[in-house]
Amino acid sequence: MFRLVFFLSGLLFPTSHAYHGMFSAQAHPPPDPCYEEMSEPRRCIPDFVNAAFGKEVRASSECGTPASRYCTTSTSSARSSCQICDATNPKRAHPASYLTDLNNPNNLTCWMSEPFADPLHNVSLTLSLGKKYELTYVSLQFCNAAKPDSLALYKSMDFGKSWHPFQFYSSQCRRVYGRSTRVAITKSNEQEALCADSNVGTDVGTSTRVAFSTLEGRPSAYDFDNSPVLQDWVTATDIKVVFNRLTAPESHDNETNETMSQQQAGSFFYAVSDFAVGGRCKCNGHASRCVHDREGQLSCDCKHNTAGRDCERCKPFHFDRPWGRATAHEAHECVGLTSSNGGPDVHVHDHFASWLRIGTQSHG
Ligand SMILES: [Ca+2]
Repeated sequence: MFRLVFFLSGLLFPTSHAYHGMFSAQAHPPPDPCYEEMSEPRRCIPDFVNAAFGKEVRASSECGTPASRYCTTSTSSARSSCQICDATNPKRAHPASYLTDLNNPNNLTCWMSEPFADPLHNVSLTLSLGKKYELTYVSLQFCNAAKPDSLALYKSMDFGKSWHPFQFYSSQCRRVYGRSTRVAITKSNEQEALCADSNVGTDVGTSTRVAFSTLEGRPSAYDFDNSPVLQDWVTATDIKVVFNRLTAPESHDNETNETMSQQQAGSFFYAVSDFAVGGRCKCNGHASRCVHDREGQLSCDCKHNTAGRDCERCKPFHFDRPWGRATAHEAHECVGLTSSNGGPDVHVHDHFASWLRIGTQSHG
């Protein structure tokens, strides 16, 4: 529960800049969240963000080259209206960059796939986060077109070399993905991807969002600090969405009408207005922010004598005890060879050394 509240508070207060701003006018630097006032190390984590925002998404299909016609059916009037997608006309283009732009509910911008003739059609969206993140949710908001009947979410932890199933949605999980909707998650299979009925829990015609919560229903979520399995489960460098089927084959009357009108228009297509990925830059409790390093790569601003892009190891000459992820109760600071006899002085020394480093970075 603590962890979930923690995530929520991150959602409600996504920027700590305002908080830091309160201190910026003072003579002293802002307090480092990675240390107590008396320089004792403590766990620190980067802000909760939409890690997809502004990032490039690679779409396997994009309408407008050449220009194509697409039609949407309004659920209220049952009338279809047709428009043109044209990549060369900014007012009529629907590029993949519209997936991760500012999501303004009053002015939705939509990515759209090329039109296709059969509702069975695979289209994928691939998002590279550029670094390991720990994700709380993946969400997709669809445009006025129908929400796809079958879609799969995959994640990579090695920058796209290998992919692992994250979640499936379908009205026919068994037939489309070979998975049951009745799998129970216990402590023995917490990294198993589930398949959920794509029609359950949504008001047909009104809900246009699919949101996958990475920890929901997984028992160790309430003891996340002590669950390497779940820490691994929520970790991703890349997210891939694969749309496999637009509409279910055996439809009810309403859907048949909709399908018919789409067929009359001669096209099916996928359309998404917002691809969001909620989470935190992964620093294993040893950094409160991620920054671009000298090579331009996003990396943790590691404290507690740790190093690496995710603060996943001890920095040189600080191997006196094994590296550990920081928890709410224990920061697991890496310590140097001299510190076993050195006591608190070493902590103070390291603390000041890290402050000096910040000073140099901000001026350099
Ligand atoms: Ca958009």
